[in-house]
Amino acid sequence: MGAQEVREGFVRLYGTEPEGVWAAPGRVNLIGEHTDYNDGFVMPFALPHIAVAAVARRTDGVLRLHSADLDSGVAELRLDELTPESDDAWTAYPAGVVWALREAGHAVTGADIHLSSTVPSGAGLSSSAAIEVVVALALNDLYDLGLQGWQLARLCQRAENVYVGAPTGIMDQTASACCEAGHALFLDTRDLSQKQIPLDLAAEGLRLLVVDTQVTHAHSGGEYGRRRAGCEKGAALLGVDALRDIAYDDLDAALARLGDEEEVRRLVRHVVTEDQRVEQVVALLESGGDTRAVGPVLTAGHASLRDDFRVSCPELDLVVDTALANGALGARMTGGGFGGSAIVLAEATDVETLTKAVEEAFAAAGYKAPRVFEAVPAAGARRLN
Ligand code: GAF
Repeated sequence: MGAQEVREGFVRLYGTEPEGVWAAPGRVNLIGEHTDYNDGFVMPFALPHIAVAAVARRTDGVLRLHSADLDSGVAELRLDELTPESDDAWTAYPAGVVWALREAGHAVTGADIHLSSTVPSGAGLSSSAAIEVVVALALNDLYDLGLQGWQLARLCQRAENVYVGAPTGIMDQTASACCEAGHALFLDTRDLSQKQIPLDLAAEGLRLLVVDTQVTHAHSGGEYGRRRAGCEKGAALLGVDALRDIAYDDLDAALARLGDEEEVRRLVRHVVTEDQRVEQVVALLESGGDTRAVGPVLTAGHASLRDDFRVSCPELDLVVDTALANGALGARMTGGGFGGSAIVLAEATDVETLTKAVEEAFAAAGYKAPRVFEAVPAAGARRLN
């Protein structure tokens, strides 16, 4: 839905013009999975799919929320009654952002918000981060808070961790807030230092496909939290602040020190090798060499997520295996896992065959048809009008 349509929807709902319309994108992560809550490295880029919000301020301590995508009416909340983990509907994401802004001392006195999003939900493409970031950016502008992208991302993460109650890292919100068109974002999640890495796959005759398995996932479910707790246990056993502090060259020695903690050992091995893979991909892309060399690194990342971190699922594995068997240069699940999407790096000339092969494999396995689309790095959060 375009900015004008969302603006008109706002007028129909609330009877006045909004003060502006903002957008924030979903993301895919090229490499660096389950590293962000270990202070590690990630490399997402923004999708053209966006959450759009038309917003106007209020002065009476009321927050009104509406989504054009859902068959529900306007939710009306009082700011002084916003309570963490009190809401299990979609409204928890925008309300959580308002709660986090106020908790941080920002004088937000109310808002009317009308939202619409083209980011597929439950597909591992950060639909919730897009909603959080678009609301944060709109309120930042309207209330003249002067916060930068990374600061908005931190507040949105707090909204998600504390208000929604999902123990996620900082990658998705930072990707949505800070990505730039034509670039992947190399992000150090320890200090949020960033580097924009140019990524023009088409110039090299390449494509990056996103394959949404249509198996929905939920981060507040226990598996994500269990992985996170296991990583924290690993860091504690190894005497470091976070697994990011284990150097790749010291990995074998660190694993040996974990005694009979087999599960923790697998988690540690994934995180340390995944950080190394991010650095490898950055080096490959910055060297100006052939981007095809990134393919095997992506595939190695998938094997590690499947076998060591154990967050893949049969549908994601089928995408990866089928893509590789049909000429893909590399493929991996992207995002938190347990469903959601995979990415496939391929020659432009192989896209049709590959897509057909994946669709046929899904049909043969009796799975719901996947959604396949090409991803080109798009712009981060911005004001539309
Ligand atoms: C989800 C989380 F929200 C991110 O913070 C990140 O941990 C990702 O899973 C896995 O890399 O998208």
